[in-house]
Amino acid sequence: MSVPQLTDAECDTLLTAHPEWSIAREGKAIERTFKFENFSEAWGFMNRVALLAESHDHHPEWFNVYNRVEITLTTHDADGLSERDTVMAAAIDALI
Ligand code: H2B
Repeated sequence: MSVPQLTDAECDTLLTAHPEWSIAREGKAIERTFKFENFSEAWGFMNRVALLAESHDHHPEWFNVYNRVEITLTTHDADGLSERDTVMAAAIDALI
């Protein structure tokens, strides 16, 4: 584990600042579901998230069916949540 995990207080702050995200995987991840008008809109969003992921070197786990995109953020290098997930959640929310 080369990256420090978020403390419980930092986790609370994350969820307060980004209430559409919820805790998953017993506290080791956060997830949010996005819905769009159609597949084209969903895919455009995924493209923008992909560019963010590359620039932050922090990549989502995600699932797409037609207009729905489910994103899970976790930090493998921390075996849980880290500041990197907070930064990515904020950056993704800013796209919407
Ligand atoms: N993405 C996520 N979600 N977690 C990581 O720990 C992570 C990553 N680590 N993207 C980075 C890349 C690392 O594996 C590479 C080798 O830089």
